[in-house]
Amino acid sequence: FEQPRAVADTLEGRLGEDGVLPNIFGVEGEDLLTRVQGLHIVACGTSYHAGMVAKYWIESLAHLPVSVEVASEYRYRDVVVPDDTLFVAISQSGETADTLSALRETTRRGYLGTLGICNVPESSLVREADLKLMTRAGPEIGVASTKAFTTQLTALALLALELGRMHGLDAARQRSLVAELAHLPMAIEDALKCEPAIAALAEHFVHRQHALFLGRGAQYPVALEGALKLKEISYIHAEAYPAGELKHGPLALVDEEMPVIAVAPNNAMLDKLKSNLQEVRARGGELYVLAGRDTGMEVDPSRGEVIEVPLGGHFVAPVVFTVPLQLLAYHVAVLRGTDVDQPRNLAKSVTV
Ligand code: F1P
Repeated sequence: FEQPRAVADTLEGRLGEDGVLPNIFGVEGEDLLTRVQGLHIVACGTSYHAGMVAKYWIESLAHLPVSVEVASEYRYRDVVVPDDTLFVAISQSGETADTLSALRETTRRGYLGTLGICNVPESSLVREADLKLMTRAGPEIGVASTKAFTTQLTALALLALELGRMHGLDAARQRSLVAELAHLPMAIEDALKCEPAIAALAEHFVHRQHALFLGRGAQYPVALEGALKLKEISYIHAEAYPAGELKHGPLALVDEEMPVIAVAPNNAMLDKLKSNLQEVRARGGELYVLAGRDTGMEVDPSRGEVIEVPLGGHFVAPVVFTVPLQLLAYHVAVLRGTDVDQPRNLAKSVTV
């Protein structure tokens, strides 16, 4: 519920007047980002999911190639670094050992420069990265990232727009996306109004052992994040797949015991998604759809439900759709009596 404020703080002073972006990285940063020809994004856990969303944004707005990798695997690759590649590390704490060790590796790998996206100004990541973009989420008490994630997405949306501005995004489109982003705190506020519906939905998950999350495009990492939240705080085994992958394996898991949660904004992928969900229905799976407006999604009320989530625009939809998934994990955890703030076996920051 702090997210509208945290996101507004993260946007503060960074959207400029009349949809014209100010230069948020200073003269040196502007020079570096203008030369960027590609990005490698590295992070862990929830921060990694934020990086995955950013890949869709940056590729579509700035037409730059982006690769995203979990920091714990980075050291095992002989990474090929094309000329003028920017290394981006995302970390709420700025102290995650794997993320820092990847950052430190960059000195011998020939990157154009490094950018740290972080919530803690005095952290190692902020000290060591060439460029920094702070998330301004404020202290996050719970172990499971919530406002850290949505503020990371906010910062990454700003980065995507900045890169777009420097790499050919037309001014009218930029202006409309800036307006959408400026409205994001309100859109999150609206999404939080789904809470009663989500709290009721949580009842269906209390006695479950498993759950399957589906999304397409930039909503796939959102589905991953929804599954991670459910795992972390309610200890229900949850998996997320790109909806089109369903028939390549996970469909075998679908029966009346396996609830499926689909993230379905009303976009170009809707028809494809609908046919994926039809496959779930045909196998007797329970289907819960978080849907944008006017999707025409229909679910047999005895086997699931459609919950309408106000989209807030296609660009920011991944941020907005995250909120009901966080609420779902929270309400399921509360009903199951687990410790929402301090889940077993987990630490807020993994520094070794
Ligand atoms: C990464 C992270 C968190 C997660 C947990 C363990 O932390 O995976 O996303 O919620 O607390 O660490 P960070 O690098 O973003 O600080």
